[in-house]
Formats: sequence, C-alpha cells, structure tokens
Amino acid sequence: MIEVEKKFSLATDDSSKLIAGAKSLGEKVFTDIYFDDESYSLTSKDKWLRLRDDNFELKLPMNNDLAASRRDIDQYNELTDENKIRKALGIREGKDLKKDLAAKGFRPFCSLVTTRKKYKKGRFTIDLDEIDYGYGLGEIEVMVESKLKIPGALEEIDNFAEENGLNLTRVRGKVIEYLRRFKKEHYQALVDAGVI
Ligand code: V4E
Repeated sequence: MIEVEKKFSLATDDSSKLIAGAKSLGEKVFTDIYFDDESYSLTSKDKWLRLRDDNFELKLPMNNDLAASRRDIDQYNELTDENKIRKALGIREGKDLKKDLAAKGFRPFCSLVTTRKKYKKGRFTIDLDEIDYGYGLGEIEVMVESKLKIPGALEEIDNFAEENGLNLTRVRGKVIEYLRRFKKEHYQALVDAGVI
C-alpha cells in the first residue's frame, strides 16, 4: 500500500469543520531527531534520516515519472529496517547505528517534539500536528494499492479539503519551517539544490 498525503496549515486554516463528525484515534507525542553531514549530502538530495523516539527511519524520494511531472506530489519510500538504512547510506553492518553515523560525519541538525492528534473520516486519515517550536500543520492521507491510483487519490484529497474549507496550497513541512526559522544556511543550501 502507498500512502498519499497533503498538508495544510493550522495557522491559516480552521480545522473544526474537518474534525466535526470524525472519529478520534487518539493523541501521541513523539520526538524526531534529524541527521545530516556538513555538506548536507542527504537533505540536499531530499533524503531524510531521523530517529523517531528509539527507531531510525529514512525517507527516500520516489524517482518516478509521475513525481517528476507534478510538483504537488511528494512521494517517499520509507525504510525502517536498520540494515536497509545502512545499505542505503553505505554504512557497514554493525550494532550501534547512532555511533556509526557519527563516525561518518552524520550529526543531528534538528530535534522536534510533535503532539499528534489522529482522526478518521470516511476513507481519509487526518493528522493534526503541533510542533514544540510553535508551528502547527495538518495532513490528510489516503492509502492506495498502486502508483497508478496516486493522481486520483490526490484529487479526492483536494475535493475533501475543499468541502471542509481548507486551502491545500503547498505548506512548508515542520523540518523545512524549522530550517527557515533557525538554520538559515542549511535552508539556503536546500533552496540552491532545488529541494525546496
Ligand atoms: C519528507 C520531508 C521531510 C521529512 C519529514 O517529513 P514530514 O512528512 O514533514 O514529517 P512527518 O512528521 O509528518 O512524518 P510522518 O509521521 O508523516 O512520517 S522534511 C522535508 N521533506 C520534503 C519537503 C520538501 N522537499 N519540500 C518542502 C517545501 N516540504 C517538504
């Protein structure tokens, strides 16, 4: 299954209509620590390595024709298996990935605590995230079985958002907004690399 999602701003949009009649799936708090090296060799290629609480995760851009032809599609492959993450990063097998990352020059560049409220409405999953540095954003997600179904799912999300009074113009993700506010050099490097 492929997760198709779009973000919206909680600063400019009112989510009350969206949440009305939705089923609450609870709230959780998690910490993400993102890693890169001094030359931004991961993020400048749109690769996102994080430690979410105790688990490493690596998001890699899906390089396909569909994603290349449409700016509104941000599809990523997500690796959660440490051996696969090591392979993708060219790091030999070992016991302590954090240590091995440090030896390769990968250091934390951002730490975020997210409080996430989850809801289900029809076939849509809704996440409302509040980030500790003072930023709020929401996500509408649907699952599809194949890449062919991604454009249709994006259209469904657009219609669902419109019905609920939301504006899905491209919203900065929580990490990009963090860099824009607090790590200007890193932010500029990503603009220069065409990632943002
Ligand atoms: C994919 C990505 C980043 C990694 C964080 O991904 P995101 O979906 O924002 O985090 P989160 O916590 O909602 O993950 P989930 O729990 O859904 O797995 S940081 C930046 N990107 C891509 C990106 C980009 N290239 N350009 C812009 C303007 N925004 C985002």
